[in-house]
Amino acid sequence: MRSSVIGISAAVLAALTLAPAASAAPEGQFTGRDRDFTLDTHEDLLTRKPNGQLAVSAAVPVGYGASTPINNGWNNAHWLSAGDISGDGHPDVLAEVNGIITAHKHSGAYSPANPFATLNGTTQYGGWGWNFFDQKVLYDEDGNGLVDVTAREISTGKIFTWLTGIENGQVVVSPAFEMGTGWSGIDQFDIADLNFDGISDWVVRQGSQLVAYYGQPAPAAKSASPAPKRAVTDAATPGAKAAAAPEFQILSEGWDLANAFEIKDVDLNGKPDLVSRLTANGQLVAFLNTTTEVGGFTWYSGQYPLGTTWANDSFLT
Ligand SMILES: [Ca+2]
Ligand SMILES: [Ca+2]
Ligand SMILES: [Ca+2]
Ligand SMILES: [Ca+2]
Repeated sequence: MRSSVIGISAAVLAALTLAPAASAAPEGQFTGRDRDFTLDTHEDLLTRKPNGQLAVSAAVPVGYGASTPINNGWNNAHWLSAGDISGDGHPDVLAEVNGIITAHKHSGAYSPANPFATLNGTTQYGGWGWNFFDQKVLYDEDGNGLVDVTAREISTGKIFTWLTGIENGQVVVSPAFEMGTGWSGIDQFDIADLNFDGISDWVVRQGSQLVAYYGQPAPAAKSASPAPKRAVTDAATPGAKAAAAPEFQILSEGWDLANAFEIKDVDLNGKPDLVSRLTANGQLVAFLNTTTEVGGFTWYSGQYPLGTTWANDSFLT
């Protein structure tokens, strides 16, 4: 499927757009996380600038506006992302430094005149040792409204999920649930329920392909205790434990030309879109979800350019 076109063109880094002639209407909305820092109900783009500033780019139709710094001194973070872990419905910023994750809480207010007041207060998330894991993603795996951490153990290639809860006003983190094996070969990872069946889907880069592994339902819970809704997924035999959604789908070829990947609702229509950044020119591009088969496959447009504002940023989220 690789195009012979040289250079950056829609034909090279291209989502596959073989949408079926007819499909079911989507019945869900983009759920599982919320990165609306500006409190207008639209999820924004959070990045780290080259000078170490944390910056918010507010969602605009279609794309993201200028970077507004909201905090200084994030140079030493080995990872950062955002989601609500405190239960107030506003996105907190989680950052890992030397194996410790600290949550920087959203204050509950946002003012363009005083953006440095957006974050207010910190709390440690879980224990130590987060440096033994990479490909960390925030997504609400049990549907309790708080984002959970899913990450790959570097030494084994296994993927684990830790559920976030609140007890007596304190953030608590569950023991790890093993969610998958054989994932050493991926180098980009994000999670969303692409096909609106209530089960999280993993989207990974494997070589030059972007591939969706549609989540299968977990076996009936053995107890009333909270657990992820998603069954364990073996990279070699995806979906072998159940046969609800499709096992996997190659979403795009040519993804080796991208140096960043995120799932975001870029056009604010409630459907998750694919976002990447072209290594060659720093252009952020979106592949807009055009068709969702509920519980089935998903289909995307060609490249939609979003600009070079974030060409040198890290941890786009
Ligand atoms: Ca917003
Ligand atoms: Ca959760
Ligand atoms: Ca799904
Ligand atoms: Ca969308």
